[in-house]
Amino acid sequence: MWDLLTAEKDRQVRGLELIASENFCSRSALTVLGSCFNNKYAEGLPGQRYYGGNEVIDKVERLCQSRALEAFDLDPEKWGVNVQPYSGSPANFAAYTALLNPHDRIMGLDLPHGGHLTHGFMTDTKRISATSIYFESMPYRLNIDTGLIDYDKMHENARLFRPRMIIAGFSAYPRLLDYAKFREVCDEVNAHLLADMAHISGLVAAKVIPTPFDYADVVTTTTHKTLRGPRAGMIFYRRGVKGQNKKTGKDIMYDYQAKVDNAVFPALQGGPHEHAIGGVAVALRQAMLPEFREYQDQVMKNAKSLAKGLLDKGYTLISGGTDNHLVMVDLRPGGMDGARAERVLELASITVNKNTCPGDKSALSPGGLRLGTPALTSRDFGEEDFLKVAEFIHQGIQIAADAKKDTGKLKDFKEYVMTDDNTVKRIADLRAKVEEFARTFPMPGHDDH
Ligand code: DSN
Repeated sequence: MWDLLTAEKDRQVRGLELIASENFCSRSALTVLGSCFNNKYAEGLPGQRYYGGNEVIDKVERLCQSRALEAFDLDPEKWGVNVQPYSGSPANFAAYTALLNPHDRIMGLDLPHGGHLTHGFMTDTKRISATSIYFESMPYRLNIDTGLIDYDKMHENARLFRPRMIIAGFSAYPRLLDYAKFREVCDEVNAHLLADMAHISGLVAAKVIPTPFDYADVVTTTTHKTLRGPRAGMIFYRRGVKGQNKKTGKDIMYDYQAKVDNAVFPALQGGPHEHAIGGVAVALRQAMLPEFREYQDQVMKNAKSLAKGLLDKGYTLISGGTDNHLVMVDLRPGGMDGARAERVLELASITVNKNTCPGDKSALSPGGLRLGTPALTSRDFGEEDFLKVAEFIHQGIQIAADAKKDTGKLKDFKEYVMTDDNTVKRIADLRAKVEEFARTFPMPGHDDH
């Protein structure tokens, strides 16, 4: 296992990490993650545990809760947070379990249009995500011409479908969300508004993009993407006074807190991962420092630079550019596809993921790539460096395009790029340049693993 750990560390150091949902966690957060906090069972909440010995763990979890509220500028009278979800998918399922009855209706951005599996994904023949098995799901989508969310269509469909919840969130959408519009629709059809800010929580904490907290009822997130912590999840919920009863004038209170807490435990999870919760608390402290804001500013500048580098080379971007940390490249106009490009780039130590573009028929053979800047920005990459990254990506895609001309199916292509002498040499030359470049940048975390 030590050899594997060393090999993975080396892969991360010598490669260009462009998976939009990944990041490099700090040494201090990783130290807490790999600590004795791992050893403790702590079912329940601070002060109300099922097992003894939690006097320190209670402080760990309370510190994480208070930092979570502080990092997003939330008033504890108006917002609460559960920091126990193991990650983003469990957080979403717990939030639905809390707020919905089985078979209630939900609307989320369709997966092939940039949404997430847990936003209710299903196909014509199969309910893929449990969120479409236990709840009835109808997606909203992008306008294929603009690459932007078709809010009018969502509004129209919500009037017909009458969802109990609308999810404002994404895994692959390069623009900002119009939370006010989501709120308007939710108010009209009497739906909860859940914002899944997993991809953008670091940008939100740094205040470089608008916050969902002004409009949402419940906000879920992971902690390891732009937020740069250990892998975990959180659910924020409104609490306190919701409004007044029109007849009696009495306060109506939000009832999310007990529902969310009970959904996480005991309904869905067992003992919380307090080592992860401790690590998240460290990352949240970092997220309140001025350096974090500078970092997130640079993440966005770098995404714009990467987009410009690709546009200058003639690539097509979904929506034409980016307002956040990611860039969606539509390779179809150049006759390329995501799977082939991803494979050649991977062989050249550039890590990206293939992604569907609006209008794609098959999710298995998608037409595009998703590229994100958070991870490399954590290695001090600047805008000029991202122009160079765009150049490397271009060189890889050219190799893939030539190999595609000489081959048929994806399987043949994959064999060809490993065996054709000229292609193997071209990829090796590119990889050498990429790795020489990448190794010059620092890497957060432990030095040796
Ligand atoms: N896998 C994450 C992403 O890439 O967006 C979401 O689960």
